[in-house]
Amino acid sequence: MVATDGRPAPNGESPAFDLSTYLKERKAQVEAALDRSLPLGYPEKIYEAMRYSLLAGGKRLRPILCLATCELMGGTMEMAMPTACALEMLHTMSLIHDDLPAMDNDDYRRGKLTNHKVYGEDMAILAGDGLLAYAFEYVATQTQGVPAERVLQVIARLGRTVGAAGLVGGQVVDLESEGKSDIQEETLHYIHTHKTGALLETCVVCGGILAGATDADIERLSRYAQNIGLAFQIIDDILDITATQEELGKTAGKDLQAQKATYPSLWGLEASKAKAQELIEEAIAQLEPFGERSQPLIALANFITARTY
Ligand code: GRG
Repeated sequence: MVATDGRPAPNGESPAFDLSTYLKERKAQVEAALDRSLPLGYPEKIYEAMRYSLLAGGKRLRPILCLATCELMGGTMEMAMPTACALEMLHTMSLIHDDLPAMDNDDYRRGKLTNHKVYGEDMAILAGDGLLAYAFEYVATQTQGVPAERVLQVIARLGRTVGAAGLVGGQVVDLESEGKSDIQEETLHYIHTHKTGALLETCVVCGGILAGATDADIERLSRYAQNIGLAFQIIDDILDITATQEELGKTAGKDLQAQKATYPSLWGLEASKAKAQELIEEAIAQLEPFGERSQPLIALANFITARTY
């Protein structure tokens, strides 16, 4: 665990957790593992397209959440790294497909041209498909030091999360809701918990599964993750209005343009910010029994509302 300095704070409490150093270190470890995970092969074009988006940067929040949870529950970073990489592969493939002209039609992502703008729509679809399949292969073949039944649980959970019960389902309802002015809060909740929340929850839960956490601990971790997942999406909706294209690395103001229902459009900006803060507090409350060791997950929850990109 990284602290601002090694000494105890003057008030006797443990020193503040230095999230920016922690994120920097973890991000570098994840980037290196991702780079190693997918070497170039034949046909080169498809491997290049897959690597282009996988190694394009981003916050790497999903793998970091998985690693942090595994460590919190007594596991090691090595046990969780293949799953952490697979989670980023799945997230990246969902971004590639989301950016396609048939879906959100975006030209920029993570500050770079989108995959289809560089490689063409045909290759972008296949790059997404390639990453989707490889994520499962990678967890199954590369996970070490974890009992096989836990790995099987992780693979099942990943499949459920990205399929029609998760990301795909959320995307379908999102596409069907576009341009409709009468979207109810219930529908918006469905979209966000499936499109965004499901994968964030799975990152945390898989970290717990790999470490052998008890069912009761997994329950707590799930509640933590559901709360940060919804808060993450509320902040995403707010940033779409308040941040610039340079800050976001993608086109800003897309939701208004596409006449999408969002939390700020339903509740207003201030109430949305307050709701996100409330959810983060609720998430942090779930970690109470884990004490001092949950500092990385607490800091990651706070990062979600404080982020500007
Ligand atoms: C998963 C099989 C399968 C198909 C894809 C297109 C689709 C189905 C789902 C859309 C999922 C999607 C793009 C949800 C949005 C999630 C979201 C808020 C992304 C932004 O996450 P950040 O801010 O991005 O963490 P970085 O770039 O930092 O990783």
